[in-house]
This record gives sequence, C-alpha cells and structure tokens, in this order.
Amino acid sequence: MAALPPDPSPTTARLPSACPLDCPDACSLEVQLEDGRAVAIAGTRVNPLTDGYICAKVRRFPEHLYGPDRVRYPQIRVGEKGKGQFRRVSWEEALDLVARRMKELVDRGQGERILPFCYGGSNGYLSHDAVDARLFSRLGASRLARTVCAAPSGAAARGLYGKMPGVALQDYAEAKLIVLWGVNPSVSGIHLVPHVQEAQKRGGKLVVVDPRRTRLAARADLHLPIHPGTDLVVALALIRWLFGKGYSDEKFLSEHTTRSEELRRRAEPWTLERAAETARVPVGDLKRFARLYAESQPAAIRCGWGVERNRNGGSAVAAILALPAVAGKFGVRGGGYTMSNSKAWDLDSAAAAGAASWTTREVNMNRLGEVLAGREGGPVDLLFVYNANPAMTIPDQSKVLAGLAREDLFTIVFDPVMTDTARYADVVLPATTFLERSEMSRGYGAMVLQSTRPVLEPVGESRPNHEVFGELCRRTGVARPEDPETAEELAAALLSRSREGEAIAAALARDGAAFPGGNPAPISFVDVFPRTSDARVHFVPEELDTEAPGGLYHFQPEPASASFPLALLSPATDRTISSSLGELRREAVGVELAPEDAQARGISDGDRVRVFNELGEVVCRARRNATLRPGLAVLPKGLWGHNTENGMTATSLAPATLADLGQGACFNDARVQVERL
Ligand SMILES: Nc1nc2c(c(=O)[nH]1)N[C@H]1C(S)=C(S)[C@@H](COP(=O)(O)OP(=O)(O)OC[C@H]3O[C@@H](n4cnc5c(=O)[nH]c(N)nc54)[C@H](O)[C@@H]3O)O[C@H]1N2
Ligand SMILES: Nc1nc2c(c(=O)[nH]1)N[C@H]1C(S)=C(S)[C@@H](COP(=O)(O)OP(=O)(O)OC[C@H]3O[C@@H](n4cnc5c(=O)[nH]c(N)nc54)[C@H](O)[C@@H]3O)O[C@H]1N2
Ligand SMILES: [Mo]
Repeated sequence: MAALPPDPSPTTARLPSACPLDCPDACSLEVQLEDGRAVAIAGTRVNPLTDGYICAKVRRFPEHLYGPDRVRYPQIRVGEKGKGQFRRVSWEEALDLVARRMKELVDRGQGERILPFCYGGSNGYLSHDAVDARLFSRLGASRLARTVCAAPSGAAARGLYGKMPGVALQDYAEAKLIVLWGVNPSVSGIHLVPHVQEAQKRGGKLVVVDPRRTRLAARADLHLPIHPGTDLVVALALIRWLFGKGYSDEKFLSEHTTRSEELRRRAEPWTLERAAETARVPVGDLKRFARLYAESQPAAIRCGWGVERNRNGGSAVAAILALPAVAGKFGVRGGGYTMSNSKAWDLDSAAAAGAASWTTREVNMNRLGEVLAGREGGPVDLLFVYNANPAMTIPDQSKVLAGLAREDLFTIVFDPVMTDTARYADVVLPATTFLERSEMSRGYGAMVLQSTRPVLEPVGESRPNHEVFGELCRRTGVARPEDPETAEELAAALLSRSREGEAIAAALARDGAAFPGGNPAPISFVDVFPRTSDARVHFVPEELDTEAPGGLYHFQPEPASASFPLALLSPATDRTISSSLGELRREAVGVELAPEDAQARGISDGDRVRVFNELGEVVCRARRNATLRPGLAVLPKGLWGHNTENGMTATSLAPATLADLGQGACFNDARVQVERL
C-alpha cells in the first residue's frame, strides 16, 4: 500500500505539506522554496478548514528552521548541568554513548530506570508511538502516562461517548446557538472563528463561558466570566433546570442513554442560584443561558481544554458533554458537541511500533519533579526527552528543574531547537522538523488525515525521530528483521489494521489527504454513534464514578487561601504552540491583573513584581487589564526562561496535584499572591 504521495520534483518551487503541530486545525500547507531553502509558508485548501490561510506562528517557521537556536549536530555536555555548554560530536559517538547507557541498565535488569518523556511537539503518527515505542517497550523501559493535556477531557469523552467524533468545525456555521466553553479559538485554533462569525451573521447566538474576556467573548451575546474551576456546577445547574422545566428529551434519553435518572439526582443540589453564587456570575445570566440553550436548534457546544485543568476538570467536561444528550441536541448538522476528534480514525500505532505488550511501571508526567527526586514512581537514571520541553511545560517547575540538574541523571534531549530542557542534557540530538521528513498526521479538531513528504533537505545533521529510534533499536540489539522502518513501511503498517485502510491509502496517495466517513463531515447520531459497548451515552460510567474523588460530578471547593487569593490562569497565546517556537519570542512577558487588584497592591502598569506562592515565584512586569475580573492573574503558558526576569514561568506556580479524572494537570488551580518589588 502506498500511503505517501509520490516524491515531489526537486525543481518545484512550491511544495505541499501539512502541519502536525499540537493544534486542532491540522493545516494543509504550501512551502515556497528558493535554492532549496524555505522562504515562505502559506495555507492551501487540501484541508478545507484551512481555507488558504494559516496562523502567524507557522508563517514564521523559516526563522525556526534556520535561526541561531536550531540544533544542527549532536552534542555532548562539557560544562555544569543546566548551563548549556556542549561540544560537537558525530552521530556515531552520540548514539554509541546513548545505546551503551541504555544497555548497561537493561543488562543489570534495571530497564525501568529508563524513562522516555514525550508529548505533543509533533502530533504525527511517524514521530511518536511508533519506533520510539518499539525501542522503549523492548528495552523494558518505564511507560509515561501522557497526562499533561487532554487526559481529564479524554477520560470524560471516552466514558460518556466512547470518543465519538463530534460536530465538524465547519458545521458551526449551521448552528443557531454556539457555546464556546473554556476555549479560545481566536488563539488556539483560528479556523473555527469564521464559522462562528458566519453563524452570527445568519442570526445565530453566541455564548462564551470563560473567566477572561477573550476576543470572541467581547463579541458574544452572553459572556459568563465564571470563576476558574466552577464549570461543573454551572453545567449541573443547567442539567437540573432542563429536567425541571420539561426541556429534557425523554425519547432520546430512553433510546440512546443510560442512567439519566442518576445524572438528574446528582444535579439536584445545584439550583441556578447556588451555581451562580459559586461561579460568581449573576443568576439572571445563567437563566438566560439555560433558556437560550433549551430553545435553540441546532445548538453546538465547543468544549475546550480550559475546562479540564483543575481539580474538577474531568467531571466538568463530563457534565458539559452530557448537556446535548439531555436536551436532545443531536441528529442535525451543527448540533451536539465537539471535544477532541482525534479518534475519528481507527489507525493502529501498535502495528507500526511492533510492540506486543508493554506492561512496565507507569510514570505520570505531571509528577516528573517528584519522580526525579526519587520520592515516587521508582528510580530514574536515564531520561530521554523528545517532542517535549518539560523544563517549561510541566507543573511544579522548581522541582522539575532540580530533577534535571541531578548529576547522576543521564538526560538525552532530541529536539530541533536548543530548548530550556536541552540545556540540561548530557546528550543533545538534532531532530528534523516536519518539513524535513515524511509524516502522517491527523487533526484533533479538523477531521482530516494527511501524509507528507520532506520538502527540504535536513538542516545541519538533523534526523527524523523514526530513523534515530530505529538506529537505537539496532545498537541496543532489540531490532528485528520484520520491523517496519522506513516512512513508507511505517505508514503502511499504521493503515494495515484499519477497516478503511485501502481506501485511506488510496486517498492519501492521490490527494495527500483523507476524510473519515467522507466529506461532508459526519453528523452525530445520524452518521456516527457512541463507541461505548452498547452504543449509548453513559451519563454515569462506572469506571469514572470509581475514579473521581467523591464520585463523578462531585464538586471540590475553591483552593484559594488568605495568603494566596488570586487564581492564576496560564492560557495559550497566539505567539507559541505550547512552548514550541518560543525561541522566536524573546521579549519580556508580564503578569496581567485587574485594575482593582493592582491598585490594592500599590501596583502600577509596568512595575516590577513578583508573583509567588509556596511552590515558587516569577519575577516580571505587571500589566493592568481592565477587562480582567478581580481575583484573577494571567501569565501565559508556553513561556521560555528568557521571557521572565528570573527564568521561571507560570508552571513554577502550578501545583502537581491531579485532576479528578485521567490524572490530568491542574495548571489553573494555581493560587498566588503578587507583590511590587
Ligand atoms: N496559538 C496556540 N494554539 C494552540 C496552543 C498554543 O499554545 N498556542 N496549544 C494547543 C494545545 S496543546 C491545546 S491543548 C489547545 C488548547 O486550546 P484552548 O482550550 O482554546 O486553550 P486554553 O488557552 O488552554 O484555554 C482556553 C480558555 O479557557 C479559559 N479557562 C481557564 N480556566 C478555565 C475554567 O476553569 N473554566 C473555563 N470555562 N474556562 C477556563 C482560559 O481563560 C482560556 O481563554 O490549543 C492548541 N492550540
Ligand atoms: N502553565 C501552563 N503550562 C502548560 C499548560 C497550561 O495550560 N499552563 N498547558 C499544557 C499543554 S496544553 C500542553 S499540550 C503541554 C505541552 O508541552 P510539551 O509537549 O512539552 O510541548 P512543547 O512545549 O510545545 O514542546 C514540544 C517540543 O517538541 C519539539 N519538536 C517538534 N517537532 C519535533 C520532532 O519531529 N521531533 C522531535 N524530537 N522534537 C520535535 C519542539 O521543538 C518542542 O521543543 O504544555 C502544558 N503546559
Ligand atoms: Mo495541550
């Protein structure tokens, strides 16, 4: 099966590609080359959602490719840990060293002391869960629970709907009501925005549930600036109201759901009044929201990841996703919900990995600081970081950095650029970006699968993930003759167990893109149904009920204290993708405060401040934001050390506590104080 498109002609000046970075939109791209170098990148229409335009970040990709922070060759540490001093070595020497250190541990029966650390740097199928999984599973390394993002929402969506694909983003134009719930597409998935605007133009209403007044919140019919972490009670109050006022769809409930009475019982304590008080919004606004939702058809809820990053995150997402089932909103184009569409495909990474079973101990990535300190999860002697920048992105940053600074920890960082994490490495390996290698990737918003060929020669001596892990398999002696190795073989293996594998391969080879269930996109409860055991919505799935402290839909109260009264949010910005491309953003970044909170602390615009709690502190400038409600502070996610005065970021203030479901991160449970310096 030829799943990759034919090799592009080297003389062409504009070549097709697709973006596999951690974003819902999965843009189809065209790269303009001059003398073999990328000089410009634009969007195409291969993925219809891209509609010919892309974000400002990826437009700057040539600077990322050729800039001074690009890692061009393998390096080995010469100076003190964390100082970023290295000497150039050959691939041969670097790989020999890494393989030898791995073998030593395996030969001593201590394979579990190897911890692979990988997240969303490249969402492509060829660069994670493929040859990397083959290497680490066969070495008997520890497994990483990838929980930093989407774990609570994933658990909820799996439990209630078996991860049924949701409303296609372009179908939002059809909705008479759009609810953007804890999501900020103006920044973190820009191709939804025109469809929201189109719906508004056609008379549809917009409700935004977000503690901050985002760009779309400012243009909404109703903005509910709820206090962070209170989504659960707002959603439960809506559920209670829908049942109580006769807006529940009894026919749908009996045909397509289980345990609706139990859901109703659990929502019972949450009157609109009580929820409004807890969420700190006017009860009249909640009433308006409830009525709008009940009476609008089609109604679409775009649930984002802002909802999940707190102690109540999993139950909150579950309650939000329950709403369309209670109110009978499915069955029409533009009706239902969208969470993640990542499981729109039945592709099997295990076939590409060639990993039969991998049952070693599991380490939660959100607890990396404690793990490296030896306080939980068992000893780790070798850390292999790829597709991730944990020094900047994992909660409780001070502990993570202390762990990375351990002299007895052997750390490999494999990345296209010299990240803050790479500065702590013993060995730095240069990775190609997605423009310099083949890839197969799917959107988790846009329902599209794309495969791409390299459009550039690798910069310096950089190599693709699958090649480096393949080489390490050979050098550690775990490679097998039947392993798929090349990009073509891996792509074919991925599709080999898919029901539609042949058709997908044909579409990819012909168009570079494939669409699940065809184009136009599937409608919930017409073309797609829950992938639960009985194809019903499970309102109170047993496994979630057991996992959540106090049971599913149990509300855990506000964690603020008199010493740390401000809720710190660290939302996505339009300048980076998580921390990817952060080397291009050199300026100082400040903390935003409501004018009232700034005033109460004698803080003026531009003052040097320290934002602190019991875990750490960030020294930066303050910025008054008149649209921010009192009680909040904002310091964006994805910063690098160079963006603040003391090199610390919002993750230094984020607790490594876990959400109620999926062991997810609780970034937005950070509570802080701010003080003028
Ligand atoms: N430009 C850009 N795009 C990105 C990313 C990026 O960093 N930059 N990151 C990518 C990744 S990894 C992800 S996961 C997605 C994230 O995509 P989004 O979910 O859109 O992004 P976030 O900024 O995490 O959160 C969205 C909103 O939730 C709000 N929020 C915070 N706490 C709460 C709460 O308790 N309740 C409610 N209702 N809202 C809350 C924030 O104010 C924020 O405006 O975007 C992806 N796309
Ligand atoms: N304070 C705070 N922190 C947060 C969040 C928050 O809300 N608040 N949100 C979190 C979220 S949503 C997420 S998803 C995580 C993301 O955290 P990470 O997964 O650590 O994401 P990035 O910081 O983008 O790091 C990805 C790295 O992969 C590299 N990379 C890209 N392509 C390749 C490749 O092909 N091969 C290799 N080897 N490397 C490659 C990039 O250069 C980059 O350095 O951050 C979390 N951090
Ligand atoms: Mo994320």
